[in-house]
Amino acid sequence: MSAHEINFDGLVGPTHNYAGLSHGNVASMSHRGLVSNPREAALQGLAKMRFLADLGLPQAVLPPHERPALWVLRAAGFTGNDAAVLAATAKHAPQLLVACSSASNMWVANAATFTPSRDAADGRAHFTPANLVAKFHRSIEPPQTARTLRAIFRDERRFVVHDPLPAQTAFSDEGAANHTRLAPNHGAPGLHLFVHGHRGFRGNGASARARAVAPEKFASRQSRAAFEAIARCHLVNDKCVLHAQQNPAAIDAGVFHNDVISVGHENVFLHHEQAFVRTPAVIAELRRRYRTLTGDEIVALKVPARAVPLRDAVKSYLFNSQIVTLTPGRMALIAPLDCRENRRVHAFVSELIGRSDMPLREAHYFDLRQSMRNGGGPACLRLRVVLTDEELAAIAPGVRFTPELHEHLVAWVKQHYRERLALRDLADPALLEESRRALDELTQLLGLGNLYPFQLAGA
Ligand code: SUG
Repeated sequence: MSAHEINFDGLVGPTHNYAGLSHGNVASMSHRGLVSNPREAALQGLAKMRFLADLGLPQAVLPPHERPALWVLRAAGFTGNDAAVLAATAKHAPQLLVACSSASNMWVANAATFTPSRDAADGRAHFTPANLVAKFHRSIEPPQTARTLRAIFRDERRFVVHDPLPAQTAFSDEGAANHTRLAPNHGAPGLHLFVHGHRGFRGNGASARARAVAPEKFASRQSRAAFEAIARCHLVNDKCVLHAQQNPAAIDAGVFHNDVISVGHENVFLHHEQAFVRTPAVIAELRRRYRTLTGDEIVALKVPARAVPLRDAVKSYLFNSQIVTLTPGRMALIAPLDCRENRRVHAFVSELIGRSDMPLREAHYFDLRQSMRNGGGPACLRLRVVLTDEELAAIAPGVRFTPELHEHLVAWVKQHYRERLALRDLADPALLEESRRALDELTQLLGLGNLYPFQLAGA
């Protein structure tokens, strides 16, 4: 069966800011209070999409969410018209306003977990929006994520968009950022590597060793119970599932998602030697399962700590690169500019792509600094969706990225987005109005109909 991997990139929303909301995410913590540039952030993301689309790779966009989330402020007891709600929240609960204004929904690797129809027993493609309960500002994303996915993947004969898992830490779920599907090609059956930081329920993956290890400084954001539930809901065969535990020392070093420490694509798995609890055993099991499932070998590329210490991995976001296939067997690394600026990481990448026996043959570096300062690299900004030709033809066509859409979106960003946003600006009612105007136009541009709370309120 032939299938394509389509990168759905999150479009950065007009309220992109630096609020230091993600404890455990080193970049977010260290850039708190900086003045952001939402226009530049959105244009940087669009430039990456354009580059990949120009390589001939299927690309699509996911629209940003409505922010500030006025409905959350109202649920917290603030009343009056929108301006009054904003003013009262800014005065009495400024942190709530900041959390409800985050553009964090741009990092769509956390939007959902996806299973291609090839791997699901009912032959449909499955999505589960992530509940993101680990961080308040992200826990308000799932309802909009579900609405957006349902608007794009409407055809229920081909697609299922499940409800998010119950919003509790036992089911703490951060989506595709902790999930890697490995397969000889996109149309072949895949092996699903699900990576968790905590078990969720006693007895999930219980071994004396697993019980003994937990991060000390920062909290784990993904539970094993969540991924077990998702694999069940998506009707994935047990033989195609492998669970692994994140190394707690890596979490404490700032590896809040697995996509900060490993990245896989087709038959390639690039990983840091300190990524998992007992990494050699995880890789051995991955090899074994992959061989059994596909009859083929995986190319597991281990990055030793002496070449790239954890600190450099987190700072440069090497593992948050995207790997894409240019022609069969020839792949490229889509990396943040920060990797080129890190001596060790750059040396490692240069050596890697110079090896003629390895599929990774090119590296392209992107300036995504606006997003990177919040801990979001190239891979955080995309959700990978593997679809057959028929499935691709069944999605809402307006979200497919074309040179024309790119031009429209650039003009749209330039018309609506500010170039400076400080935390105090989040209380400005004009920002709310500007954002709504922008999103209203965007839903028309993408042909998605009414999607947002402000559009649905009177419906
Ligand atoms: O959830 N940052 C995001 C970054 C998500 C990155 N995604 C992946 N690794 N897949 C997070 O920590 C920071 C927002 C702020 O501080 O204003 C933030 O939410």
